[in-house]
Amino acid sequence: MIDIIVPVFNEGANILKLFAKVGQAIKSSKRVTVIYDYDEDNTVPVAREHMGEYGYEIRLQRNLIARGALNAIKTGFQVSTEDKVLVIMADLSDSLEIADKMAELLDNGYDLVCGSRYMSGGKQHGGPLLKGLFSRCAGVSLHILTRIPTRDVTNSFKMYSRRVLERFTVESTGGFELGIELTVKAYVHGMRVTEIPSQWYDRAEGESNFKMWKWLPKYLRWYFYCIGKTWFGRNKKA
Ligand SMILES: Nc1nc2c(ncn2[C@@H]2O[C@H](COP(=O)(O)OP(=O)(O)O)[C@@H](O)[C@H]2O)c(=O)[nH]1
Ligand SMILES: [Mg+2]
Repeated sequence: MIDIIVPVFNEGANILKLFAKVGQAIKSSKRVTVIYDYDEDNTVPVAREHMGEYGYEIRLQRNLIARGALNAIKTGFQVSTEDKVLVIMADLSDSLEIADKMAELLDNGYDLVCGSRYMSGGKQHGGPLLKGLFSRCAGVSLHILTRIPTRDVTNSFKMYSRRVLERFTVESTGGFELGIELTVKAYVHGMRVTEIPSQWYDRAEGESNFKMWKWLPKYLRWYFYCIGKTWFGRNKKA
């Protein structure tokens, strides 16, 4: 079974489309946990009313830590119990049809599988130009500089094995940089990381909550951590 974690911030216009898409695109058995920050979030009533209609288990979970997407994802990890944990966005941005293949790769011994927009077959559709450019440059250059086996380390759409979640304590403090943190830590500790092509679409409904200038330094911390560990400290434990 795949534990699917969805952080939400006022996704009332998207959440039912997401539930339907999960049902259609992912054949593996699955459970979806929607993590919201506060009871007034407009996702909550819509999800609660319809969550019994999709033929797989859907749970609503309040963020247990503090507001924000990162704490929502951390909460999702805390309440997950399965060996495979997939993080997806509620705004229909991710190629959910590759989730079964991600699960198969974990079954075959990989520890972490990254959805990758920047490898052959992957693509990014829309979104702010500068954000896309930074993310692509960071992903491709880190791959070249450190041989990390993904060109898209900043993508949040990843499937984690429980081995990864149990081994590392998340140190990230904001935004979505938890995905890059866990990926680089898994890699520098010799765990098996891989990528498969994935398409990413900018949202049609609702508003992006991405704070590029605030979060950029947080991403860069893990970018340079990876370079430091692979160039100068491969044998030292983080
Ligand atoms: N719980 C929670 N989820 C959030 C927050 N901000 C964004 N999200 C969710 O994280 C996902 C991606 O957010 P989005 O704003 O679209 O980021 P972008 O795709 O990078 O522009 C969506 O599912 C949002 O609902 C937040 O402050 N709290
Ligand atoms: Mg989005």
